[in-house]
Amino acid sequence: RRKERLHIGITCYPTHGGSGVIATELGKWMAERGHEVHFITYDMPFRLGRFDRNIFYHGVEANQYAVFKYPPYDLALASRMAQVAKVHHLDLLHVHYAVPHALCAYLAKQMVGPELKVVTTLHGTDITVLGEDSTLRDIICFGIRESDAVTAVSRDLVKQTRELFRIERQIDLVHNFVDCRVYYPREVSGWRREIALPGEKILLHISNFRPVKRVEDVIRIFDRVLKQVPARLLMIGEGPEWSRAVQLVQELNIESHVEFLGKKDEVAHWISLADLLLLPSEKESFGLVALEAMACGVPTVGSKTGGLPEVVIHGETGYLAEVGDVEAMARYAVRLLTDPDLHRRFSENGIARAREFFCVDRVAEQYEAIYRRVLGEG
Ligand code: GMT
Repeated sequence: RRKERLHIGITCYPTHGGSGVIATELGKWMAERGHEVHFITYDMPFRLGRFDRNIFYHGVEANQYAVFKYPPYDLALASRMAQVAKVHHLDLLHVHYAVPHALCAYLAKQMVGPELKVVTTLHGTDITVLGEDSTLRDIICFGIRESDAVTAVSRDLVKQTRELFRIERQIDLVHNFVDCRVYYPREVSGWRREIALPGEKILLHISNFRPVKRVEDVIRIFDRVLKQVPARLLMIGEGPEWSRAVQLVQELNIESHVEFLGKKDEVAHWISLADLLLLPSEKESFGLVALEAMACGVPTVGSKTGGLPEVVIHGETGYLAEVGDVEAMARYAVRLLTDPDLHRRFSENGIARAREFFCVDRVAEQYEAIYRRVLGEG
C-alpha cells in the first residue's frame, strides 16, 4: 500500500560541501512535498534555513569520557538514528557519504528491525579517496553491499565504485541538482560596478580549498588570463590550501586583482557577478558549483576529470582540459572572455541544460521513486 507521507531520516556532513548541500536541499524539497524529514547530524545543516513544519533536526553528540582517546561519534550517530527511527516511525534513512554514515545506518537498522530501509548516496571522495585506504576499503564495501539502495552522483562514480570494489549490485545514477528558483541569472549590474572597473572581466572560484581543488592552478590560470584581458578574480571559500593561494598571489604580484572573500552561504548572487567559473580540480565526482554556475548562465573552464564532463559539455557550456594543463585552460578562458557572442551562446546553453536536466523537481522525483522501491511500493 502506498504511503502518502513518508518519514525520512537524513544524515550528511552538515558543514560547507556539496554533499551537505544536496542532502539539505533534498530534505527541504521532500518536506515541501509533504513528507516528514528528520535531519540527524552533528550540527545544523548550513542551508537548512527557514522554518518548515515538516522538518525536524536531531543533534548528535559523542561522549567525551576521559577513557576514550577517540570520542565514539559513529556509535553515538548510530544510536541516535535508531532512537529517532523508533520515536518518529521513520520509513528509511537516507545517508550521504558512505563513511561512516552507511555503517551507522546499518547498525541502526540492526537495532530497529528490517522494516527500516537504508539508502546510501555516494558523493565521490568517500569512494575515490577513502576507497583506496586499506583500513577502510572493506568496511566501505560492506556498507555499500548492505544498503537497501545505493545511488551515485555521476556515471563516472558508478563506474569507479564498481571497479574499485568489484561490486555487482545495482547502483542507481542520480545526478546532483539545483533549485532553479534560487539559481538563475540575478540582476547584479549595480553591484558589479562596485566590484570591478568598467571593461574588467570577473573570474570566480568557489571551493573548500582542499588539495584536490588545485587552487594554485586557479591562480596560475588567472595570472595568464590577466596578461591578455583586464580582469579580477574572486575566491570564495576557505580550507587547507588558502594560505598557499594567498602567498602565490603575492609572489605573482597580482594582489590588486584578486579578492579572497571567505565562506559565503548564498552564492547565487556572487555567481551571477562572474563571467567565468574556474574549476581545475584533480578529482571531481560531479562538481556541484559548476552546475550552480551553469544555472546562473556562467560558463566553466575546468579539468576533464571524474563526473565533470557529465555536467559541463566541452565546447557548449564550458571548456575542459587535462588536469594541470593551465596553459590550455587559460587559452579557453581568454577565448570565452574576448568573444561576446560565444560567451552568450555558452551562457544560454548552460541555463537551458540546467533547467532541462538538473532542476530539483526532476531529480528529487528519482530519489522518491527509489524510496518507494525499497519500501516495496515501486
Ligand atoms: O569536493 C569536496 O571537497 C567535497 C565533497 C563533498 O562531500 O561535498 O564533494 C563531493 O561531493 C559533491 C556533491 O556530490 C560533488 O559535487 C563533488 O564533485 C565531490 N568531490 C569530489 O569528488 C572531489
